[in-house]
Order: sequence, then structure tokens, then C-alpha cells
Amino acid sequence: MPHMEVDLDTRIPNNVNLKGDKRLLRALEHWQPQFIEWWKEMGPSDFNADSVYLRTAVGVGKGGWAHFDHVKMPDYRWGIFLAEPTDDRKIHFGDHVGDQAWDQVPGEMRNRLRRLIVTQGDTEPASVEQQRLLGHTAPSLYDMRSLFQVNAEEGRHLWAMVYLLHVFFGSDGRDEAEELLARRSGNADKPRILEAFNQPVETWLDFFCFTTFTDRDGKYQLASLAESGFSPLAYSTQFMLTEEAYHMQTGENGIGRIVHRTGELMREGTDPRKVGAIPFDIIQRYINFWASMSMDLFGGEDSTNAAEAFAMGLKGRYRESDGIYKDPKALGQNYKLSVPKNGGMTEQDVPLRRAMNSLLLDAYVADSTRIVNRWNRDLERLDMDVRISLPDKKFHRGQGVYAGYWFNPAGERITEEEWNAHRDDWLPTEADSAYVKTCMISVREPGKFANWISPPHQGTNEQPNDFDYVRFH
Ligand code: BYC
Ligand code: FE
Ligand code: FE
Repeated sequence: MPHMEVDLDTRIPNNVNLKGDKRLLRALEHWQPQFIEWWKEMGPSDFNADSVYLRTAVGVGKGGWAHFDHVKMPDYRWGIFLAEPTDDRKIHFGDHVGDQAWDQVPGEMRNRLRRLIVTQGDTEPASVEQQRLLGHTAPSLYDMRSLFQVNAEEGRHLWAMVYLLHVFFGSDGRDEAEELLARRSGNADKPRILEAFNQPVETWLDFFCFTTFTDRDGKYQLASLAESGFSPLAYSTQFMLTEEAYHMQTGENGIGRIVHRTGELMREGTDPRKVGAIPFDIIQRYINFWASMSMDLFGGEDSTNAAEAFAMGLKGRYRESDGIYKDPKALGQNYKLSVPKNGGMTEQDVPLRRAMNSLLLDAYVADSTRIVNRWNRDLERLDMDVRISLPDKKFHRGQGVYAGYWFNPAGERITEEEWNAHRDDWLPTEADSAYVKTCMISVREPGKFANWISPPHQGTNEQPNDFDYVRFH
């Protein structure tokens, strides 16, 4: 692949030489108004005429890839950017290890690859739909900006996948691209593909849990696709990962600021419920919900789909290209998986290739544990005894080998009666949700924050906290 020029002057900013491919350009320019229509209907409700201080991707070079400015969201410049290509790229895992990487889709991989791209693409607009009402209850302008930043970039991630569908999958790809705008999060007739993306995100506590845990699944899925032997997918997801970091930071800092605020209040003897802040037990239940829903996004722990995607060289292990695994073919090894048997658990040997989702989930759990530990270090500094915990990967699962069995958040197998007796201790209740909603008041004065969340340590792009991140029309 040649070195790619950045073109910012066309309707669709890109570094994929759209100008040089008139058919593709026409197809994408046909899709663009449908996307804008979708954005206006399903994107952040009622804020399309306001100016938001947004980061826009304008290139892929280290350091200078983004530009900040106040823009109206429908005028956001959603572009198509692939990471810089690697010279002489080789497939580095699976059955084709050592072969030249593909710039086109090998026929026998077409269906599986299309499915992976469509599934990835589907999550992006889904998340925007889930979050569309949150602008009305933003706890500050700083947070409102963060929300819209994340929304705009998820829109760009949709563009990234739509580009691949249009270029490499012909009329099927164009149909899929339209379907990506036709499915609706939570809609009974036309739901989004993966379960977590049909769950309501009604409050900012949900949003920060979502960006911590669900966007983090995005990081791990994108990272495994960034290893792909199909180079356009690898380059596309590599660049998406640079944007993804901000989404996860929004979540980590958001929950961190809630935990800090609640800790502060309790240390001075104030009951958070008396002052519109969020008690720890509620925070923990929301974490339990979103972490477990997000773990489902890794698919089954023992999966032939995952084995085939690995064998074909389409989806690698986390950081596969760093050479941290001893056998790039992952043959002749087993993964020890703890599975339910009779009333208890037993260890089962799963051929490593079939355990690819498990490996990725384990990396995710380790990463999430580090985040939870950071929140706990703050509680320690505040001299609070309470601690946040990540639920075990067996807890409350709807996909994979633990689905249909009962486990407590520590991962111990329990009976259905025990589950029913404790469910409301472990997962958000209607009363929790009703209470959290009462905390969600809109704060629009620059530099002011709702009482349930601490201010951030620093502003966006080095702006002061009282910066007018959103200018209302
Ligand atoms: N809900 O072999 P299995 C992001 C289905 S997030 C519903 O166990 P597989 C973002 C599965 O489709 C990252 N269905 O698992 C975050 C299959 O159906 P079929 C998104 C599910 O296929 C925040 C069957 O169950 N990217 O970017 O190895 C904001 C058996 O599946 C679920 C990707 O997901 C579920 N949770 O793995 C914005 C990457 N889990 O084929 C954005 C692309 C499984 O029997 N996707 N099923 O009809 C994949 O790599 C894989 O499809 C999965 C599932 C990892 C999701
Ligand atoms: Fe995304
Ligand atoms: Fe994201």
C-alpha cells in the first residue's frame, strides 16, 4: 500500500484517496445524507444547533492527528482515516502465518469477515442511540462536551466500517451499510446485534459505567482486529484505537469522580442520599451490571467461531504482533476453563484456538481490575474502608459457558433460590434507578458541577474548568 495523503477539502475528509475512486466516492456520498438523517433522528437529541468544543480527526500522524474547535454536531467532519501502512506486511498468526497480508478479501473468508465488520460497525451507532438523551441531564458543560465527543467519534467509527463494507463487499456491503442505519438499539423488531447495545443508558452513572466497561470491550475487540491479516481492517482499527482511549478515560475518570464525591461526603459525615449524591452500594450495583453485560461481548469462552477467525488470520490475540505468544499458530495447547458440572465446577481442557475469546476476556478482566484498583486507591487516600470490586467473570452472564447458571459476584456457584434472595443486593433495582434519576440535574453554568460528581483534575485540551465547552444557540 502506498503512503497515504490526507485530503481535508472534500465532503468526506480522508486519507484513502477517495478522489481517485469516483465510484466509491459516489457511493459514500450517497450514504452520507442517510447518515446525517440518522444522526439528527437518533443522535444527541436537541443539541444539533449548539456549538460544541470537539476534537476532529484530521490525520493519523503521531501527535498532530486531531484538531479542536467549536462546531455544530451535524457539521462535524466525519472522515475516513487508516493508520499508516506497514511495508511488506505479513500475516503473523493462524494457518497462513508468514504469507503476505491481504489487501483484498480472500473469497473463502468473505462471509466471516463481513460478519465481523458488520458486528463491529453495529455497536458504534448503537451506543450513540443509547446515549441520545443524556445531554439533557449533563452534570456540567465539561461532561456534556465529553458525551458529544464520544458520540461524534462513535459516528466516525461507523464510517470506518462502512468504508470497508463499500470498498470490499460490493452490493452486499452497501446493503449492510444501510442496515447499520436501520437497526435501532432496544427495538423489539430491529434490535442491534449484541445484547449490551440494546440496554438502556438512562443516567450518567450508566454512561460512565458504559464508557469504562463497554468501550473497553471495544478496545480489546479493536485490538484483536488490528492484528488482522486483512490489512485494511487492521489499519482502520489501529486508528480507531487512538480515539478509543479517550472514551475509556471518560468512563474511568467519571466513575472515579463519583466515587471521590461520595467518599468526600461520607468522610464529613454526610449521607449522600440527603444531598443528591450516589451511595456506594448503588455505584457497585451499576458496575456489576455493566461489567457483566460487557463481558458477554467477548462471546463464548469456548467458541468455534473464534477458532476459525484465528485460523483464517482475521482476528488475532491481544498484542499478537508484539511477539508475546510462543506459538503464532496456537496449536497443540489447551486453555484450562472452569465450567459448571452437576452442582459444582470442574476444569476442562479447551484447545487453545477455541479459547481465543477466553484469552481476550482474561486480558480485559486484568485491565478492568487495574481501573477498579485506581478508584480504590482514592478511597484509601480518603480514609474510607469501603472498596469497589469487579464482579467475577462468571457472575450474571448471558453468553458463554456460565450463562444459565447462578454465581455470586465473587464467582461462587449458588442456587437459584440464593440468587433470587440476593439479586437486589447485586444488580440495580428499580428503586436505585429511580433514585439515580433524581440526582441527574442539568448544570450548564461554566465551571459548575452537579453535587454527585467531583470536578475533573484538568480541563479538556488544557482549557480551564470554567471554559464554555458548549455554546447554546
Ligand atoms: N450478544 O461463538 P460465540 C465497541 C452470538 S464494542 C448477542 O460464542 P463469537 C464499542 C454470536 O454472534 C466491540 N449475541 O462468539 C463499545 C454467535 O451468533 P451466531 C464490538 C452474541 O462469535 C462501546 C453466537 O452468539 N466489536 O466497539 O466468537 C461503544 C455464538 O457466538 C453475543 C466486536 O464485537 C452477545 N453479547 O464472538 C461503541 C468485534 N456474544 O453466529 C463501540 C466483532 C455472542 O451463532 N465481533 N453472540 O448467529 C466479534 O468478534 C464476535 O462477533 C463476538 C462474538 C466477539 C462479538
Ligand atoms: Fe467505537
Ligand atoms: Fe468508544
